[in-house]
Amino acid sequence: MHPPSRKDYISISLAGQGTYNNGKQWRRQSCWRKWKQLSRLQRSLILLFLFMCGIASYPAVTEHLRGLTDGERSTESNSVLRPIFPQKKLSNKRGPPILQNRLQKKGNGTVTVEEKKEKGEAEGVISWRGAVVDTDKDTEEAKDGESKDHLLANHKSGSSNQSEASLLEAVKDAFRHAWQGYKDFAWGHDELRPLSKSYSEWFGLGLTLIDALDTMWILGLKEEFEEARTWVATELTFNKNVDVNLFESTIRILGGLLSTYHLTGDTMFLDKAKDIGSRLMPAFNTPSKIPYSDVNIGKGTAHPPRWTSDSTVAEVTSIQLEFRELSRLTQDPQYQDAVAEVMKQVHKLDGKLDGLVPMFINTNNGQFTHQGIFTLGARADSYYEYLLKQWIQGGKKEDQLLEDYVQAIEGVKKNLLQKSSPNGLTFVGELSHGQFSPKMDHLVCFLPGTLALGAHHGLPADHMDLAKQLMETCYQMYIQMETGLSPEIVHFNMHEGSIRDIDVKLADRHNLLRPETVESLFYMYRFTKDHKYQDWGWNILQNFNKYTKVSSGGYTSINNVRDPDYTSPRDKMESFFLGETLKYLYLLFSDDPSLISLDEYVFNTEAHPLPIWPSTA
Ligand code: DMJ
Repeated sequence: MHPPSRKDYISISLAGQGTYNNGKQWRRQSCWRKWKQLSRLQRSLILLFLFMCGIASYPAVTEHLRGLTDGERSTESNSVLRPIFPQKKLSNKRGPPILQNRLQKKGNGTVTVEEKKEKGEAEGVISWRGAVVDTDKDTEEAKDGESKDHLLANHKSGSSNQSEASLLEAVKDAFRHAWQGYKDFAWGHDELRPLSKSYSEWFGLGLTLIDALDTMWILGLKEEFEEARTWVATELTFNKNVDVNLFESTIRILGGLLSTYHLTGDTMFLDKAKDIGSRLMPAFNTPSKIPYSDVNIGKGTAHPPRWTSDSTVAEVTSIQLEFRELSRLTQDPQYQDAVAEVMKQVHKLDGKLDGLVPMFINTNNGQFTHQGIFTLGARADSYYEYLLKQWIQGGKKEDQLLEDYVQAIEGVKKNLLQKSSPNGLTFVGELSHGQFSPKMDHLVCFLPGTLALGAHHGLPADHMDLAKQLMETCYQMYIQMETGLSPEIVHFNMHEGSIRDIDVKLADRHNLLRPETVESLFYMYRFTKDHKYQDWGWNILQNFNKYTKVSSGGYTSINNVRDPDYTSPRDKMESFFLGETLKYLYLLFSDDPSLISLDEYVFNTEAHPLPIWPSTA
């Protein structure tokens, strides 16, 4: 018998035999028979073809589809223009295998500057609506990329003064660059728009300048500080018919002025603080004494947002450090009384879950609204931070604040803490009417630092253990992205067999130059002296320089941390980049624990240090 002749083509015949009941089985057998009849070459070609299809479609397509099916159509301009397979680089460069390698190789997920050089990551340009923005390739790459790499290596092994000085200088360089942009294009206005070389107004009160005052003082930038001081003394007026947000103006303006007064002893700043503080007080004239969100500081009127009579829980419970301090300095109890009343009411309210609070509170009846939703992210975050920090500010005497804080941390552990798959990253998710969501805002990354601060002030040691785990997670939120910068929100995978721990939806890919992770790195380094935290901060600073620095001055928020070639800048430098992010980076690189000692100062939620009250007992 002759063997059947080999075919060099593939024929596919449609199944037409078999009953309905055994159809599946028949099709399987038929396929298998056809497969066996193919030559080895034919089988190899088919397998190769299938393999290539798999590589090309994963993970970009699945992610793209998931974003759409979740109903999350991005408003980002780049999402419209982005090529179909924007993630090719990710799957090759920063996918789960690399995470595993890093965890195994370094034991801590650190990417050293040397590693980045080996990987040959290109110093990018930022393109924005057709414009090409030089990200200071020549200056920064040469300075930071080469000499700082070398210094960091020294620093890690020896922590020499020389390398510490260089790291500090790198932050000063970044600050000077940001400040130059603000000075040239936005002087006296709220925020720099670095690409359009203009500015945007929020309150029309020189927000960036005020937020940056104490940073300049701490960084020792005397010339810059003096220019800014002159503007505050001669130009800043609060007698303006303008609506301001109570929380934002308290933490940035009142907090910034009080802190600068303490650091400098210059009473001009205290006078300005008193002025804005008293102009904010009408916000508390509500039926419930829970303040409205907005105040007109010129007219002395206050109101909630147009669409609701609710205020945000984090906002009404994160103004206490500043108003309490204002009362102490002025000997006028009205400020402290107003914010203490809010805490007293929130303490007693129904609707909490194991110390966790909902996100909204009604200014008419003083009750929580939108109950059943719990997060450590936006709208609730700094409630927890200020429980601990008020307790510290007041000399650790106000037991109710401490009890609420400790109970809330237990509530986090019980209800919101989970581990991701495959690498077991500890994260804080959200709860909605009993349903857990593995969503975590970058804002939550304040928590490792706050937990560490609590442990430093005598709270249980397991708070520090949790801080370390969450710190690792927050850093992974940076290094697993193609730009090495964290997105605004991540989702963790929890099901067994996941191939990567972190997913990012299309609408969540932006980075606003936020401080929370470097804030926590600062606390972790202060308390542990583990240099890996400095390394992590250094990597983050490098990536801010690489992807957000605008050559004509300033840094910009970006829309897309997942595509180094198309970051899609937003043309905005938030005031907290100077007020917080760069300040915490500077303090992280300093080995001097007396530079804003954490036994003498407590930082408000905008990174403005306020004194811990001296004990009168
Ligand atoms: C800052 O204004 C404060 O840190 C606030 O508590 C949260 N949001 C920004 C920074 O991300």
